Amino acid sequence: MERSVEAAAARLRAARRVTVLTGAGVSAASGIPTFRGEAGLWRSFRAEDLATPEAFERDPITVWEWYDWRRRAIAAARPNAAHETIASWSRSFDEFTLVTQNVDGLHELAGTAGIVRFHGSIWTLRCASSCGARPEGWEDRTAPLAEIPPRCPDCGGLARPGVVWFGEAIPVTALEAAWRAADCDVCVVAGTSSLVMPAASLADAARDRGAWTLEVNPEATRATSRVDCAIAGRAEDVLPEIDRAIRSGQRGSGRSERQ
Ligand code: BJW
Ligand code: ZN
Repeated sequence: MERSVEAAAARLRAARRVTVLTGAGVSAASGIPTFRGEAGLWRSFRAEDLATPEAFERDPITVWEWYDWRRRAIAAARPNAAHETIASWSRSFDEFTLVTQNVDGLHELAGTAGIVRFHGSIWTLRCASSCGARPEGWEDRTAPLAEIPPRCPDCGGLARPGVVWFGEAIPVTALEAAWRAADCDVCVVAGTSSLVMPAASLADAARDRGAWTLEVNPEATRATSRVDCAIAGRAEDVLPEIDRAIRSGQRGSGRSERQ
């Protein structure tokens, strides 16, 4: 069996249609905390306690304080080598789709083409009571926010973050685009715990349709035993390493493959 970085580079070199799914781990090196694990706790709340319509209904101020804290961290962050590599891949394959669960906008900042934002954007606000004046919401990049909770400029009611919370549907256009992108030659899943559905099923769908699947994550996840190749490492190290191997055709560094 080929070593993993080499195997990934060989598959990508031969690929015409490439789909990448990213999660919070891809932004970890930019200083943005992931959701799960110790780093994911904010004032002892878990994401599951705050990222729900029920939490917002019960306590919009606490939910907005969490988002304000994250918006401030994200505003100060820059794309890292993982974002940059994915951005360069987005310009070099015949067909490329990035499906990101991240709401931070760092893939956009890195210049990635073909982004499907699965869970929305932390920089978009929407009217919480859907007054209908701006159904798509509006952009607000102020960090810290001028007031908590922010208000809808049209009806004066509560504004909410333009993101997808637990129990809410993924935007139809994003879902359709992601499922179309599951028809690919190579599907790379990087920096996600692969716990949150339906994003977590994208690699399974791609594999079912004949794609070669790769996971990049320092920890084992639910996806690890299901992909064709799992590379144990950080996205900001491994993705550039694969990229160098694609470009040079040289041998990779011989990272261990989990399966
Ligand atoms: C590194 C690294 C480095 C660290 N390099 N890696 C089927 C079965 C069971 C449950 C469900 C199901 N279908 C739906 C559900 C319910 C629910 C769900 O999945 N629950 C599970 C927890 C069980 N899903 C939903 O509710 C979804 N909606 C839905 O399906 O609706 C159906 C519907 C249809 C029609 C009408 C109505 C409804 C919506 C899910 C929304 C998730 N939202 C959040 C918040 C977004 C806004 C915000 O950011 O605040 O999305 S929750 C949070 O989790 C966020 C993330 O995008 C998402 C995934 O997290 P991610 O990115 O994987 O991060 P972590 O922290 O979990 O993992 C980081 C990883 O990085 C780790 O593995 C590290 O090891 C790794 N790492 N450093 C590489 N340097
Ligand atoms: Zn309104």
